[in-house]
Amino acid sequence: MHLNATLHPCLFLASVVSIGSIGLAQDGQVVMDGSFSDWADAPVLVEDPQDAPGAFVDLGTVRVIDDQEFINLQLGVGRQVNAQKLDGTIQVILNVDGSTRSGTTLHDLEGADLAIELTPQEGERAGMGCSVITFDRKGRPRRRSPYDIDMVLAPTTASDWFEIRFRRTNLTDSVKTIRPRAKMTGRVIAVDRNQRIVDQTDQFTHEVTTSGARRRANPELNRRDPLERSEDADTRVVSWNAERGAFIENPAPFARMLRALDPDVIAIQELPGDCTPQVLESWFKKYMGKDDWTATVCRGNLRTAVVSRKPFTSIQELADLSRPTTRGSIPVRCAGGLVQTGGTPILIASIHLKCCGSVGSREDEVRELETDLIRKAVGRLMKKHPDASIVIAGDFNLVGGEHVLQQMIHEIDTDGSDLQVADLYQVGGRTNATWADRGQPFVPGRLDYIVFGDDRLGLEGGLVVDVANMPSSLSKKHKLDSLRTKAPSDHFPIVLDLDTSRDDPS
Ligand SMILES: [Ca+2]
Ligand SMILES: [Ca+2]
Ligand SMILES: [Ca+2]
Ligand SMILES: [Ca+2]
Repeated sequence: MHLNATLHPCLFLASVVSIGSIGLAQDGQVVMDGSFSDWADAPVLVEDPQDAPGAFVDLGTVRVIDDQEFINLQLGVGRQVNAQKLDGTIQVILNVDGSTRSGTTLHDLEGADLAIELTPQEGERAGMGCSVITFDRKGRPRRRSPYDIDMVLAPTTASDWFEIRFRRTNLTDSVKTIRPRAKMTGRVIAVDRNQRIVDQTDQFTHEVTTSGARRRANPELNRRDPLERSEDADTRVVSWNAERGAFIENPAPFARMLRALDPDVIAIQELPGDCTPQVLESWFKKYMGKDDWTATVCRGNLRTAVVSRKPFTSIQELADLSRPTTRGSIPVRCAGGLVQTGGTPILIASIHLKCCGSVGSREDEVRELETDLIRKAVGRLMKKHPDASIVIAGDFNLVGGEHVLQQMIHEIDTDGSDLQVADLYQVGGRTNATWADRGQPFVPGRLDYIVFGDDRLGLEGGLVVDVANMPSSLSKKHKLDSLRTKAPSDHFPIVLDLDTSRDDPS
């Protein structure tokens, strides 16, 4: 699909939303979402052959698109891998300004100013994440956080294609900005854990076409406030992983955000082990005022919860789910119940799947097992509530295979079809990352999801709320400015607006 400037960045039309791409960003802008239709018109800069059998990747096609803010790069790697958990390292080496007077010579590429390492194999965090090395005017290296250059990579799940972006300004002391007509050159190298080169592309050249002007305000943002509830939505669902108990320990910024978002139903993850429904109900009474809130919480040390201001009945069966292990059974982090919306009731589950690992890892197997238990429980419960629909929200921790998501949604909608995965983007539509933490070796990524039954529920809108990346006029308007520099959690809240009383149920 072509990027469509007429759609609001955060407005979704139910008929066109699907897994995959949707036009959200301004025309011609690449979106970091792991969907690659935005690359369709970009020329191939280099096409490395299939020549690395047995290696951890087999480098293929490279494309580059520049825009006013970012340099975007697409890379084919020939295997289904997680880019931040490789059995080796992919090095993207760029002479970003095309000048050999700045930078150093790396793998025969003269004037290299920047090396991006996917899964560096050195240092205390060897074997995971991303790292960036810049080379100054004199060619001296400096290892930096990928957050210093606003780097984003997608998808977070395993893939044979990736898209990567970085900011085009203030890269090094000599590269303050990448100018139009600069002839950027680069190479991509794959080295195994023994530092042996197992594949490499030829040198490629990309002539920069756009000017590195200051970020233009997206005109769509003036037309409609992306935080405001969509007109036809009667139920707003928010899901938020509230970093290891912070929701209770440091309530003020969470309350500030929730007041701005004004949700009806909240799925929370990572509540402390002593959190009860009563604790949450008083929390919401104190900070969210006026309404009566009802909560349900699961067991364990890191609890998930659902809190609702619409009539809500907790369903114990969801909180009782556990998976067998050799050391006894372990609770599945899942809590939920039935929300009376006024229209179609919603069976909602707030879930938190096993973290970490990569595709095919033990952690991925645990995620599969948890998903199987949750999906089957939801299926059983829907037999008891045949008038309802389904929302499953939370931290899916999809740092392995995307198949876990497909497994969760598989054929459990009320018409026997799959649930729909809500494609939620940050304001401006440039990324769908729901997590960022510059103290971690990983670049921002998509860990949080909301899936729902689109047979009966109409999708009216939604977004990922990363305050630091929204226009300051917007954060000011919603009294969220204090969250710009210090987010209360490493996850961003994700928002879904639903119409539960559609006139035209399909
Ligand atoms: Ca994309
Ligand atoms: Ca190759
Ligand atoms: Ca250079
Ligand atoms: Ca469906």
